[in-house]
Amino acid sequence: MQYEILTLEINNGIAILTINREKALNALNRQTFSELEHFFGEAGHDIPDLKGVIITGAGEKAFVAGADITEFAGLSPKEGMALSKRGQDILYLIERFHKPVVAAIKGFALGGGCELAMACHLRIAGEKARFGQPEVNLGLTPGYGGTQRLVQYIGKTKALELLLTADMIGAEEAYRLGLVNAVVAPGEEMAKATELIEKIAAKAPYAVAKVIECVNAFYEEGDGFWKEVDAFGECCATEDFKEGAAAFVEKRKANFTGK
Ligand code: DAK
Repeated sequence: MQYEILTLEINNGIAILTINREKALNALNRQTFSELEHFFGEAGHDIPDLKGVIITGAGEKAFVAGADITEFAGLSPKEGMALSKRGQDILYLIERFHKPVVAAIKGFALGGGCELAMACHLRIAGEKARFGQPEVNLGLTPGYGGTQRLVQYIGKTKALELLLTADMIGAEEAYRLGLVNAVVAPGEEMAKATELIEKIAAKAPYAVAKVIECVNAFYEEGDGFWKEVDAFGECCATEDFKEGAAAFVEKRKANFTGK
């Protein structure tokens, strides 16, 4: 698939996906969703020696200022439900991706943009980042998981406040609440996201993928303990487990191969 909105750059094993609709503050239109679906459902799985993915927005002003408001005027209830389900399914592809996905956030992450960031495994915010779920201003609820993931990340009290008032919060507040993993000086977002992915890339790849699965199982299935038992057993069968344990005993750095 030829991408029209996303640009994909692979830099030392890290895929950098940039949403390029700067004039519309990178608002998520249908085409952007289709391209994200293609990358996280297909193309991203075929990249050799992939360490992880960074999602960012073009320009300094916005990560993503929401779903594209011009596209959802006049939707029927049935069409609205279908669009919501499709968006949720695509964000699940990101959340379930086998390699770490990090959002590098400059500027606005609103509505669907905040939801996209929350579907990533980790979030790095520049000091000028702003977060919010302003859907009630438009007569809508969030449609791409915002009412669920925001509660998971920051708790019901603050999540309800943000969802009901449509207030925006800055990067420091987002960090204090647990919505983002780190706040960095403007311009440092990509470097910090890269540093995190490089750190994870030095760990055993199979175990990393299984951790993502186990954590997701709690939220998706309500109980991930059984999944953890399976994952632990599966890791015991890997070469990397033998290597990790041997490296510890021999007081050396482990050399994981992903087998
Ligand atoms: N969609 C489309 N265009 C957008 C946009 C958006 N979400 N946000 C900004 N733009 C466009 C503006 O229209 C403007 O275009 P031109 O007028 O230049 O052609 C350009 O980006 C620059 O924006 P501003 O001129 O407004 O820039 P300011 O610095 O003055 O303000 C702002 C920045 C971020 C505060 C402001 O642009 C703003 O309030 N934007 C909208 C934020 C927002 O409400 N986002 C939507 C959140 S709700 C659904 C599922 C999910 C959703 C909806 C439906 N279904 C399943 C049906 C999700 C909804 C949302 O994401």
